[in-house]
Amino acid sequence: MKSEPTVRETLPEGLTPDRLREMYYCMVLTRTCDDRGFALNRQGKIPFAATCQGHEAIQVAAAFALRKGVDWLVPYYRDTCMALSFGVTPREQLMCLFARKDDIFSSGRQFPNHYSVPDRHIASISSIIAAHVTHAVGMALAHKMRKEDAVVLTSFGEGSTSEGEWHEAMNFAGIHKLPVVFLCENNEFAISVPQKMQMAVKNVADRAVAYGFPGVICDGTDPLASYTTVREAVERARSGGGPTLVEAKCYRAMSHTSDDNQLQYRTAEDIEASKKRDPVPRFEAWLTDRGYIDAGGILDMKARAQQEVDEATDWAEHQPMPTAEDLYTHVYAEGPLS
Ligand SMILES: Cc1ncc(C[n+]2csc(CCOP(=O)(O)OP(=O)(O)O)c2C)c(N)n1
Repeated sequence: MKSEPTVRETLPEGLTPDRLREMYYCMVLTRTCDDRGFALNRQGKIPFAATCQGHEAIQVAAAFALRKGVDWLVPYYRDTCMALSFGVTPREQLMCLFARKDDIFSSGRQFPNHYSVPDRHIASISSIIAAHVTHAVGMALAHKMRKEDAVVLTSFGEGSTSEGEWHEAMNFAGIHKLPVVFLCENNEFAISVPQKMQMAVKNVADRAVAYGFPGVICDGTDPLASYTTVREAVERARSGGGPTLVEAKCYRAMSHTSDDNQLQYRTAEDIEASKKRDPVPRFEAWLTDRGYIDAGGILDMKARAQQEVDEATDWAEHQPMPTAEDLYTHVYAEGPLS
């Protein structure tokens, strides 16, 4: 694996050749986990899987634009790559998919991908779409009141921006100039509902003007463009400039979840066409062209990701299931009332 680029260029602040390769590895690891989730579901081994294929670039970029251990993530259920890039391990990911007793997010009781990892600054998320956006704004208010240097980044799909709670959160954050970044991962569909049936504006970013802060658009399938855009928003929030709404244009390569069949509302041609924007080979080509990685390095990373995910799958599958006694774990401080 080469470390010196053949094409000299200035990397965005905060990125180095090593970090670029780390970002690429997170994307490959996520793709491997994602494929494994759907395979396990089809084998009848796990009840449910949600994909992030098509979203990897913006997700890895967002995680890398934050300061680990200082800033907080309030993600949504499609953010596997963001979570893995922010410190969630493949074992933890597989434990939640298998819904095992020692799943750290919810002891196996939540939907998969409902991350809750306080020690890595990932806040618990809600299944009620956009509800977590108000939580993120509350966290940002707390940081501001305590005069802390931390930024909160919260993410959601474009469909979630039709929810009243989303608008309330945006409004409050704008009034109080809170250190929060709103990240919309616009994949053009909310399950089966296309964007044009969710809003009469062309871009989600256009909505920010109503709340008094900037709305910016980036190509969410390009890790570098996404990183630059999110980082600017993060620095703006950190320096007291208030919120930014970032709209990352990406796509959803697969069905909404393992319970959905997108062929009922999209044509096969449309789905195939969107896959031409696949962020993983795109970033691979970008890195290779500039000499940040070579073919051997790519093969090594793919083999390492496969081994990590295989090991995590075998391990998680053999962990104990929750029992009846676990029903109240994390529900009451001291167990159920008798
Ligand atoms: C308040 C509420 N309404 C409906 C649902 C059911 N639901 C779950 S995901 C989803 C689609 C959300 O779409 P979007 O915000 O665009 O995110 P995407 O899944 O496309 O990434 C819906 C309607 C829900 N969870 N909460």
